[in-house]
Amino acid sequence: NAERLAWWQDAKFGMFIHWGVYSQAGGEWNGTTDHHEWLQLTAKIPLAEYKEFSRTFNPVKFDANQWVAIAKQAGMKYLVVTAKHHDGFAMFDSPSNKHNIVQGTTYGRDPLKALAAACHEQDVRFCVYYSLGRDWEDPDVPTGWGDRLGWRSNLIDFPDEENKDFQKYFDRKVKPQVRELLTQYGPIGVMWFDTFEQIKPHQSKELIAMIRELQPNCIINDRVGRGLGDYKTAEQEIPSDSSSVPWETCMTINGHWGYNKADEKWKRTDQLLRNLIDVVSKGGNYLLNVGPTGEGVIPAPSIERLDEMGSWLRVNGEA
Ligand code: FUL
Repeated sequence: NAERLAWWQDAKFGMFIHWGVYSQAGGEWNGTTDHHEWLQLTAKIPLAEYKEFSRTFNPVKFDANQWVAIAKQAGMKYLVVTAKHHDGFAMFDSPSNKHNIVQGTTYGRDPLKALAAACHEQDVRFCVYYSLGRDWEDPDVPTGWGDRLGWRSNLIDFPDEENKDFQKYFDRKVKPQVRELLTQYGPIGVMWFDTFEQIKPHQSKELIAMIRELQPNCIINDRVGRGLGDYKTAEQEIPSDSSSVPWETCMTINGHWGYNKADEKWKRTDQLLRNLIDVVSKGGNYLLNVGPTGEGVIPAPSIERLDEMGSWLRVNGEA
C-alpha cells in the first residue's frame, strides 16, 4: 500500500474536473439557475429528454493539451476527470453501455483518450472519477438509506425503488465500465469512486480485486465502500488535525463542481494557497476542481487563479 501511494503522497496537488453533458446547460433549466452536475435530478428531466439533450453536446473548443498544461503549470501533478457522474452518462468510449459520449452525442469522440494521451505527454498522472452508488440511467440503483431510500434515485423513470437490485446494475454496468477504464487508457493513477450508497462489502471487495488484477499500481479512494480503499476522502473541508491515514480534500474553486454560469463565488488565490498549505502541512492532498463549459472551455477565473498559484509555488515551493 505504502509503495502504491508513494507518488501520490509526493504529488500533493491535483486537478479535479467535473465535466459532462450537463455542463452545456451552465446550471440553467427552464428559468431556474442553480443546477449543476445533478441537473437531470434537480431539474426533474426524464431520461428520454436527457438523452435528447445529450445529443447536442459538442465541445468544439475542447483542447486536452491545454487543460493538462493548465494543471501542470499550476503545480498539479495529477488530474481526476469525471468518467461517469450520477447521470450515468459515460464521458468515454464505453462498448458495454450506449449512454456514452461516442454513441450519444454530436461530438462522437472520446475526450478521455485525448486527456490520457496529453497527461502521458506532459507527465501528469491520469485518474478517473466514477459514480458508483448513483446512476440515473440504470433501472437498478437504489440510493439512500432507511426512510430516505430513493433519495438520490431516478424515480421519474424507475419508480419501483423497493425492487431495485444493485447486483444487476453492478454486473451490467459497473464492472464492464471499470474494466474499460482500466484497459483503454494506459495506466490510471487513481480510481476515484463516489457515493458507495448501497454497495455491499463483498461487492466493493470484488471491485477492488478486479482493479488490483488489471492495474496493481492503481490507487483507490475510500468511496469504493465503507472503510475500504487506500485513502480517505474529505469533501469541501480541511480536517483540523493531521492524520496517520492517507487523505485528500477535494474542493470547488467557486461554489459548484459542474459549470454554473451564474456562480461568481470564486475563492481568492491567497485563500486557495492557504488551503493548499494547510492541507499539505497536515499530510494531505489537495484536489482542486474546475468545471469546464459545454464547449470545453475552462472558465477564465479558474485559469487565472491556477496561474497565480503556480507562480507562487515556483517562487516558494517545489513546483
Ligand atoms: C459528491 C457528488 O454528489 C458531487 O456532485 C461531486 O461530484 C462531489 C465531488 O461528490 O458526492
